[in-house]
Amino acid sequence: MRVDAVTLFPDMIDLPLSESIVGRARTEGLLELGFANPRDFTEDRHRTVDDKPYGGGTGMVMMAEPVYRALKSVKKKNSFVILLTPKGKRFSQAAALELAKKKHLVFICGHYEGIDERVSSLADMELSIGDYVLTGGEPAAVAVIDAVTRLIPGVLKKGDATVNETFTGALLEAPHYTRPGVWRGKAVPPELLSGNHKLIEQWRGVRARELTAKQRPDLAGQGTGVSTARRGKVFKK
Ligand code: 6GU
Repeated sequence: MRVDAVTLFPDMIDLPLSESIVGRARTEGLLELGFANPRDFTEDRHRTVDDKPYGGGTGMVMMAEPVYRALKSVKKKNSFVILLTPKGKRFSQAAALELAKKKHLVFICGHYEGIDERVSSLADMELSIGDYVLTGGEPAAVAVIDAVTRLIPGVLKKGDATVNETFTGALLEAPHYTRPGVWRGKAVPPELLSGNHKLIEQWRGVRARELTAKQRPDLAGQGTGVSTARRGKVFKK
C-alpha cells in the first residue's frame, strides 16, 4: 500500500512510523510512506502557510492554496483522501478494515487552529481519532496509519493474530501472561497451564465478556461473534 501525508511536520509522522512493526513493513516495501509539505509549495519569501482568520478570533488558519498544491503533487486517480480533524467521524477498527483495502491513502493534517474550510471539499472523508483536541492531525495520522498497516497482508507474521483481537469481534481481549508462572507472588491462571485447548478457549471467552462488561459496558452485549467490520460499511466510498 502507498500512503502519503500532507503535513507541515513530516517528522512527527515519519519518526514514530520508522520503529517496530510499521518500520519493518516500510523496509520490506509492504508500506510505502511519502510526504508533501505545504511549505514547499509556497512562493513568497517567508514561505507562508497560515494567515489570520476572517471574522477575527485567536490563532492562525492554514491557507488553502499550499495544502491544495501539496495534495496535487501526490494525488493519483485511485487515491482516497482523508482530512484529519477533530470534527471528523470517529476512527474505528471497522474503518481501519475499510481503509486497508485501498491502494493509495492520502492524509491531510491540519495544524494551528485548523485549515481553511474550503480544503474539506478535496477530501473523500474526514476522520477524528477521539473526543479530545490534539495540536495537529499528525499524531492522529500516526494512529490511523499504524492501525491500517498492521492489517496489510504479510505485515503481521502470525497469520491469525488479527482474528481474535480486541474490537474485531466487538469484545475486549482476554488477558495474556508469559513466564514466569509465578511472578512476585502472582500466579498465572491455572486454566492457561492446563494444556486443554477447549478449556482455555472457554476461559478466554468468559474473561473477555467479564472485562468488556467492566471496562466498556457500551460494547458489552454486542459479542455476537459477527465481526464489527461485517455489520455494515462505515463510510461510503
Ligand atoms: Cl484528527 N486532529 C486534531 N487536531 N485533534 C484531534 C484529532 C485530529 N482527532 C482527535 N483529536
